[in-house]
Amino acid sequence: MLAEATFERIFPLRVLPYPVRCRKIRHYCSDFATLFQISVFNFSLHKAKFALGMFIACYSRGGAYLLHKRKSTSKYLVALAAIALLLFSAVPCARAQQVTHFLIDDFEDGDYTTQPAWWRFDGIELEIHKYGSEGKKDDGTNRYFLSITGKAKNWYVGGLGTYLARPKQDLSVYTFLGFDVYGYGPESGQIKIELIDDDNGNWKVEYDEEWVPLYDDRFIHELQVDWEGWKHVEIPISAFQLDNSGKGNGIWNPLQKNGSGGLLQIQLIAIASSKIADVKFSLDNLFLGVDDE
Ligand SMILES: [Ca+2]
Ligand SMILES: [Ca+2]
Ligand SMILES: [Ca+2]
Repeated sequence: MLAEATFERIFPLRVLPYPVRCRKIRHYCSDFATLFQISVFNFSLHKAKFALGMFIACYSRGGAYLLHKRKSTSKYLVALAAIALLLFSAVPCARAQQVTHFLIDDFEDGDYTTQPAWWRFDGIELEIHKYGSEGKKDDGTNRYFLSITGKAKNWYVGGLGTYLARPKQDLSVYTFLGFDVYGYGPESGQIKIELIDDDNGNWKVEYDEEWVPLYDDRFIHELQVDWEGWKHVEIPISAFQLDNSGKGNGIWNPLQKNGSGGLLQIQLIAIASSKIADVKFSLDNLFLGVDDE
């Protein structure tokens, strides 16, 4: 039961029948091998520990099943078989790469109101533009970007956001937020980026009258856009700071566990360079990524 609990903790969305079938064991070991490969390539101690946990769970479960079916089977043989499976399992690299990139939006459908739908609030104006007018040329695959403009009232302009959570989606593996920003020089403005994780397990964000989340954590990072042209930006998740202490559980835990929707949404708030200045910048290729280390 301990092994089953461990599996369910690692794969909370999977139904794990007991006793487990051999093909299931291979499947779990394959999952472990995938994680192990990612860990090796990323040299991440944290992920290596995670992969080790997977191995222990796999071994325990496989051993329990084989001992159940044939009492003379040594658990050591099961361990050796699991290690061999781990070392020689042919896991497609493409599968390992699936968790290294989660595209939020590249605006290539030419529409910011769907897939995903971005909401807009206060003094911000959004427009889809075609490459050619601002720096990059249309290369046939990356054709559109999002233009953001607005006029400040006491520094604040407005913002946009989109809902990220989907069933059976684990965004907790990603370690940075990446995107391309087109700046118009030192007066372009500032982007306050907000990420909200679901701490009360309802897949929603409830706000107070000041638009502060009541029960979920909001993490923020402020980016000054003071350059001219396109620039690729990557912000580590660790650079985001909790800004509504005492509302959620106070920790970055965007895992879909215990009813939580995980990472629920991202919002980008535009702040002007002076009390009444205009803001103007453009965005493209927003994604969540995994660091190489
Ligand atoms: Ca694009
Ligand atoms: Ca919530
Ligand atoms: Ca939290």
